[in-house]
Amino acid sequence: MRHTFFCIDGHTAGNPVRLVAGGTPLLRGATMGERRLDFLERFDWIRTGLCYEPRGHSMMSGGFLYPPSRQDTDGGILFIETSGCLPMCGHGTIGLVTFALEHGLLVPREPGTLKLEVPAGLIDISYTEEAGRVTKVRIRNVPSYVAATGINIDVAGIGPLVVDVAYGGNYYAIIEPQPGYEGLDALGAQRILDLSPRVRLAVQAKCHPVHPLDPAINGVSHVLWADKGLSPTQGRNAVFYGDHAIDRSPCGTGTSARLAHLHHKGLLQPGHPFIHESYIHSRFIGTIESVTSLPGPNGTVPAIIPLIEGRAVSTGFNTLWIDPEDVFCHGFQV
Ligand code: PYC
Repeated sequence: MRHTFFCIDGHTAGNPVRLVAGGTPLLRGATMGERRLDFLERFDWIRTGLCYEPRGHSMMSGGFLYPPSRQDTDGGILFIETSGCLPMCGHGTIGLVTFALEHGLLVPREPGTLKLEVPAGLIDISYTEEAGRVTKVRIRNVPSYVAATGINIDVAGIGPLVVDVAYGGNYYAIIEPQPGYEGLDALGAQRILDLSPRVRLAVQAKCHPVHPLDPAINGVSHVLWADKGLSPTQGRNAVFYGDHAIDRSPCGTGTSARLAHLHHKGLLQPGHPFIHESYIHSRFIGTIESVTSLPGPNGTVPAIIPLIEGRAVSTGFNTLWIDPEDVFCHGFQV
């Protein structure tokens, strides 16, 4: 029997988003965190079928919408991408919310705002619309914080590096320009793709962050290469995720982690918009809304509340099926 999925495809700042609007599996669990674990256990074949080749590719990501599990939210999101089901995805949220609003799949209780549950916690959305198109989405993301600084690694092909780790919905190894790494254009896309898995492994060997409020969120999954030429109002990055992907968008959770990192270094204060550019020069605007704290091993750790603003565009409807008679029905990666 074929399993059919009705999808709305598009992109946020260049990175793909596939909203799976039909064929959504019913999940067990009282929270999106519990539903995520149930999905991974029973339905991961849907993710690999829709994200891996031949129906997807290394950058493919998207998600499903779920009814609210609590009365104070408008709905829940389950993210899918090639590496798994992320606790939070910023470019994914901007795309999924845009396509869902434009097609009447999410009906806000208050026009212009939404409260959504994602596996990493609760997020607030505000958006603007013109002539039936969503023109801007702003996410008030989960508290973001610096988990570790000054991790020394030595990676074949680039040598010694000093790396910090910050959380913005996923944990990021952040590499700033330093001897051996002179910025994104000097490194180039192919070396970013070759080096990042090794950097991630080296950081993972020395640092295993665990979220203070949810131990199911743990471990460094992404690598953020910060470009040279940082100013108090602007920066550029390349975010590596999965096994072969450079985010085409500036990465919403990566930008959140970077805002926490810049604040930790005394380089960015609340209320100052920071334009974050991606590898392909598309943009999000990140702002530290306020400063907060999270429980830590010795009391509390400082954290920030990030605001991330961007735009998504749909590119078409896509009806896909997963047919058990197809030898590649669950997809493959090379
Ligand atoms: O925008 O948060 C994001 C994201 C995570 C992985 C790719 N994009």
